Amino acid sequence: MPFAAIDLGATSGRVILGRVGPDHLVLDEVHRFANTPVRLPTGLHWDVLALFRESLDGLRLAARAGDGVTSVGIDSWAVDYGLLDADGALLGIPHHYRDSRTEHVADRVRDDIGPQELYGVTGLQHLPFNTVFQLAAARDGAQFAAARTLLMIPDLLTHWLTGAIGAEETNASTTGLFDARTATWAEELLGRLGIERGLLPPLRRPGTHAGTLLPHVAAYTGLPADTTVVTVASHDTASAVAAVPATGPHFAYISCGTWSLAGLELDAPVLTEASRLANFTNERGIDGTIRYLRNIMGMWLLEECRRTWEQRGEGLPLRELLAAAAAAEPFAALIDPDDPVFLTPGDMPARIRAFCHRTGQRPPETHGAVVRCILESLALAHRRTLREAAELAGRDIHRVHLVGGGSRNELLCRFTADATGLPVVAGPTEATALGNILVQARAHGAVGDGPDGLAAMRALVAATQPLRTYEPAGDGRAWDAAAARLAEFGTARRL
Ligand code: LFR
Repeated sequence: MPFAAIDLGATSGRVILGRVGPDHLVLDEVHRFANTPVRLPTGLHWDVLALFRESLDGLRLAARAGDGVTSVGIDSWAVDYGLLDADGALLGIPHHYRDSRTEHVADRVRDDIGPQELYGVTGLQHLPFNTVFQLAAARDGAQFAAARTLLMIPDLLTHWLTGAIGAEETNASTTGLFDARTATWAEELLGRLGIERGLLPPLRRPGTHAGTLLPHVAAYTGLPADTTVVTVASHDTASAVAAVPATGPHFAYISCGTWSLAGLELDAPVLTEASRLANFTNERGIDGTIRYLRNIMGMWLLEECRRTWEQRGEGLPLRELLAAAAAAEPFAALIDPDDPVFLTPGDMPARIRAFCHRTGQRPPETHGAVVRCILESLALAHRRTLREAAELAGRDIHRVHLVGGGSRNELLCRFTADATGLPVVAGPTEATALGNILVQARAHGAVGDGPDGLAAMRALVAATQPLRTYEPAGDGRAWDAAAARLAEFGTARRL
């Protein structure tokens, strides 16, 4: 059966057609488009209309691809939202989570609700851009006063496709307004945060039907008017974790793209004070699972370096950069990827050099040395995060699944295996789109319809997608020494 996934990432969006059968799972990217944020006097925004229009164009191409489209599912990054007024019109242009307006807002929220209490209910890691902080920044504005409905980005696009209103659970769990213990909106907190209960729509679970296409959408795309939009795990990371080709409980995952999301899949949230201090999150996965993980700055560091170099006319193809990194001196300079100085857009090589100066290291000068510094530092952050997760959750890890675009980066996979001392299974690259499609397929009975549907979905991924295992090799002691060095930098405040 064919399914269409609209998968929106921080830098690009795609519409992917996935064909699913008992023993096959084939993806076909029918449309890819840039996701270019726009800076306005009001800050950094997502061009949501362009994203919607490109999504429609992608669906049109999917409709023409030959064998029809059984349903459509949408996933994107988390935390960001649009506000609708009483007439259902979008108020303003959704902000980008990297906009700096939330910089000092967390302190204000802290006055209303202490961080211990907030974590005890929501189990959410502290990120300056969590929806709860964005709303605190918006609270005194005219748009917020007129707002009647808040829709997360995939829910907003679902609304524009179908007219339906709802809040998908995995993405809702990233807002800081969601109770990790009960999987409901955190009603008690809302009042104290000055947020009307009615602003948040009813929750929807992944695998349910959100609605059917509006007539004008069906006409534009050429899809039949009864085509359904299925609620998938609309948080991209939740979709990626659903498609991790793991068996048994002793695995860790790293969903590696713009961010590295590294952690474990658990049955219940860990809401202890130690977990809060280590800043682990308890976001929802499919089937009531908990994604116990931490955000690591990820390939963003490299993407921003490349953008800076390209602007200066010094850009090189990725292949050449990685070859130069492989040849560069090991452990010459290290950064803490989780230092908040790296969060906002801008001159990344300069910020890396400044970090090195500050920590008494010789800053990397060549492109190859900078990329080596980034990849080794990311591997060390992967190691630190997975070891802490294992300890806090009391779970042994036997292997690491590294999925997403980063799984194509051989050097990063090898460094991660060496740094963690664990086998790293790399792939699938398209984990997010696969997770999106598999949840739709399951809703239609095309895969894993039984009680252990998640295991069946993962088995299908393992059987059909190219995977590569990196066994730990190299000098383990050198990685231990590098990890100790990194620990000494003592970044005052991590993300
Ligand atoms: C990854 C991701 C992360 C989330 C970040 C911001 O694409 O969804 O899980 O923390 O983007 O929304």
